[in-house]
Amino acid sequence: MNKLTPQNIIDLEYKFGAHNYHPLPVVLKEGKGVFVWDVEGKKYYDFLSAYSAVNQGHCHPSIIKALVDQSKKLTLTSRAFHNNILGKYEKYITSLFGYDKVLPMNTGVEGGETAVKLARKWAYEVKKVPANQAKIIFVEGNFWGRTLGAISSSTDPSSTTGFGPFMPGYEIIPYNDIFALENALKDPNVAAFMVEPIQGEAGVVVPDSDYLSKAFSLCQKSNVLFIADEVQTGIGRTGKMLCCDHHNFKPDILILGKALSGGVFPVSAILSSDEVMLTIKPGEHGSTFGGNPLACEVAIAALEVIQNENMINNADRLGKIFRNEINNFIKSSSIARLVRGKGLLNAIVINDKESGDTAWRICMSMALKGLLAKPTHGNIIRFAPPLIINEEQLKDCIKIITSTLKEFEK
Ligand code: IF1
Repeated sequence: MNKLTPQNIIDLEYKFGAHNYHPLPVVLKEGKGVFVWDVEGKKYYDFLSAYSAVNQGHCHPSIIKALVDQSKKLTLTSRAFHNNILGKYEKYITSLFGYDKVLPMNTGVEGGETAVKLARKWAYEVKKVPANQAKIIFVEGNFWGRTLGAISSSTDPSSTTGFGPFMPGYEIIPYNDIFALENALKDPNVAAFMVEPIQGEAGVVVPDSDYLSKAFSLCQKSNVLFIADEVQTGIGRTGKMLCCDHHNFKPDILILGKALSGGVFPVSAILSSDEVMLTIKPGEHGSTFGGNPLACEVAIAALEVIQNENMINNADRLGKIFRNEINNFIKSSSIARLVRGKGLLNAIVINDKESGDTAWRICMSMALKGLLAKPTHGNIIRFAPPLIINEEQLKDCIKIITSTLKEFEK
């Protein structure tokens, strides 16, 4: 078969793959650090970072080394037997984040599902909520994956339409509304409040600076578990190891995923106390790949790299530069309405209807200039480069972004 063109490759996906995505027409074949290359050799800055899974940069050598070395020894035993890596990893990650125990899974949504199961079990066994009456509170605009358990808490019709009926025992309240939470917590059957510290998919929605800490203390007063979904905000993305660290509290249940493996392997983790974790008994939860030795070695390397290569401070410092420069541009722009975010998790809201395609056309134009980003919810463009980006590269990207936005000025 002679060399496939990008369109040939796209056609293969269209013909033989489910149509559950609408990607930009870019066919990538290589990634290194902040850069990716397409099949024709064009180089791009990656400003999506696989939705914050490659915080450490594409194919980080230390993480790849951990993957390759362990892959030659033992990749998977299942949890029917012990292996020599899991305990080492569990000790490492629980002491790093300050929890008694970790339950290792694979994807972010499995992390959310596990957190919901743990919260319900704790409610029945510790809080003594009557059987099958436990409630979990979620917020409007949340996104924690695509399973029925996850979309049952969604307020986005594109996530829910055509997939009912939904999980019972969920209550959805407005985000960033402390009175709504206070009211919902009056119900004695509430097991937990699950929230993203910054809503990623909703368009990098940052709550009021005191919302999370107030929410946490309300949960404590009501004997309700605070579940932080840090799958997207965690692992340095917002300029702290965890986004909750900006608010000086430790969630009762912490969910990690994505960059926990540096984008090299599906790894997620649910961390909590013995009081919560030990409510699940042997045989009541797990997964074939959960805690496999390959994932564990990769996760240790990914966490070490984040700490040892100053990525977290870099995200904090460069994120401030990004928002400052874009805000300066916005002062005289008719196309960009606002920029928001924390660390290197940012978004620009475009002056267009949510159903408009201006943001898409801006992303297509930036791709031609060598920067990859993708809209969410129509008129919001998320900008989340790997945390290893340097100031010179960031300034180069800001030029690409602002010069492209200028092309769309009305
Ligand atoms: C897709 C979105 C982002 C997440 C948070 C849990 C999960 C996610 C805060 C589940 C996953 C991914 C899913 C991915 C695209 C991406 C995404 F646009 F879909 F919503 F990042 F914003 N909690 N987010 O963001 O983790 O099971 O995917 O490992 O579905 O295309 P997962």
